[in-house]
Amino acid sequence: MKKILIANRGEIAIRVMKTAKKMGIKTVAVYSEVDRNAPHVRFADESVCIGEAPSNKSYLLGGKIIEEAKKLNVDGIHPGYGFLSENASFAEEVEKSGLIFIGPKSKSIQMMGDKLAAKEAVKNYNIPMVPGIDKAVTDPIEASKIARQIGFPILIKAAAGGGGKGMRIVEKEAAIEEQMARAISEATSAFGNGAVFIEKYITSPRHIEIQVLADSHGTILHFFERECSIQRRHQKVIEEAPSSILSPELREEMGKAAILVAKSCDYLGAGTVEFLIDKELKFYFLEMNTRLQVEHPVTELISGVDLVEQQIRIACGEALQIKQKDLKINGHALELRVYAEDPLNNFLPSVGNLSTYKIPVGKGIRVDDGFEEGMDIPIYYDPMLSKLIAYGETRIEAIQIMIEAINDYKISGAMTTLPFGKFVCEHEAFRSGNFDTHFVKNYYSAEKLKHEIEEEAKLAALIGLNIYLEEQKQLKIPNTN
Ligand code: MV4
Repeated sequence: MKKILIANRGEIAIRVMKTAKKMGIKTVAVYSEVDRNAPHVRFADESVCIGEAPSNKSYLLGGKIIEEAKKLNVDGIHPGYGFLSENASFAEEVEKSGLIFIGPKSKSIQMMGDKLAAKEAVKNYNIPMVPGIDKAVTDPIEASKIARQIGFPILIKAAAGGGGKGMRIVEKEAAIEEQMARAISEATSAFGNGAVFIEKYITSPRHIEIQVLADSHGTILHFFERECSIQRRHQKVIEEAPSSILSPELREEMGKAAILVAKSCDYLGAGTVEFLIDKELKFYFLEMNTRLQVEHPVTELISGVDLVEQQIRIACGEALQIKQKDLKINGHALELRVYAEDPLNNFLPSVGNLSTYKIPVGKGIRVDDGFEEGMDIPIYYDPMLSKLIAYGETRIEAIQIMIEAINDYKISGAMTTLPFGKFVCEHEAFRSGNFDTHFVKNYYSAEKLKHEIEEEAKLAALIGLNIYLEEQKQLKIPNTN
């Protein structure tokens, strides 16, 4: 592989290019008209405009991207996350045009993208699954019967869904008919596929995912877990590795299950297997994400493995050189997603010009971003400004480094989720490790954050006053030395 095109923008495009450069591979950026001067464009060796600002007129134009890749003699295409990354026909088209898709085979993407097909695939591998039905349900009477068997509350999910989209919790039988109808209509308009199925609703789970890598020679490895329970409306906020609730035994068991899930769909490259863990520490397979994930850096920091490098090597047909028994967890890593959203105002997008943008630096701090001072935040794309990643020997050290890094991160021109991240890091439930997927709903409010910010300002004022008074005192006492 001599040249790769990154079919993405922002931090992940830069992240992929960094590894490509390290490997001596030339990089091609694609960009929309508003991104003409974006950092990912300037970071690349070559770049090409692929259309107008809205992503359906640029970053989602698979055909156009492939065409430009061929003109520029590209060998492979890395899709990043989002956009075309889990588009099975794009992966197929890339391969058909004689280029390498740096990701899994189209067939695996398709299989895991359909949650019912995924259940079907893993069925023969003895993977624990949430009690439920593994086929589409349309008849509310049949749904009621199933619900009674598995017990309320139940969760109606869209087969084409994922990431929490189109899910409906049903507490009692009387509500089934209405909720089914809503779920089906939502799924139809959102995914063009109205198939829904039913699972027992696990009320207060932890959301844990396992990173895997599979090569084309039959080796599949797992790279431990990421704890992703701290989320807001299915948007992850803080991820960490390792999780404080996994024993070495449970970790090994889940790692083996994840490897089997990858095997069940003939997986290739980097993938993530999502699980829920209930209060009794029982785990259940949820779904597989067939891409490099936003939160991959925490795994890189605790395992010492560059996941993008492995993706590229695997795509070239190389065999994995790492052995499962040589993989060890080293230290602890946290990632905060820094969004241009106002945590004091219902997380409303807060776009503007980044008049100040200074990232924290220091031991144990990594910032993956695609912005710089003076830039306008485009309204067309995801409002994630950066990923602030902290690494320490222990969890509490990583949390402390994260808090200090948040304090040193200077952004003006847009409201961000930095203060919200600090709120989480300072919260007793988070620090103790005693939390679930309802953390934000249970503990966070704008009022609490406002209070915390005010208290901190008072404290800072008091400290300032104290320093001033000490200085005054010293000026009055003559120095006798
Ligand atoms: C569940 C669940 C509880 N029970 N399935 C969310 C993302 C998608 N991958 C699947 N998700 C869930 N599936 C069963 N049977 C809980 C989640 C879930 C969740 C649900 C509601 C609100 C927030 C959540 C956060 C993480 C996971």
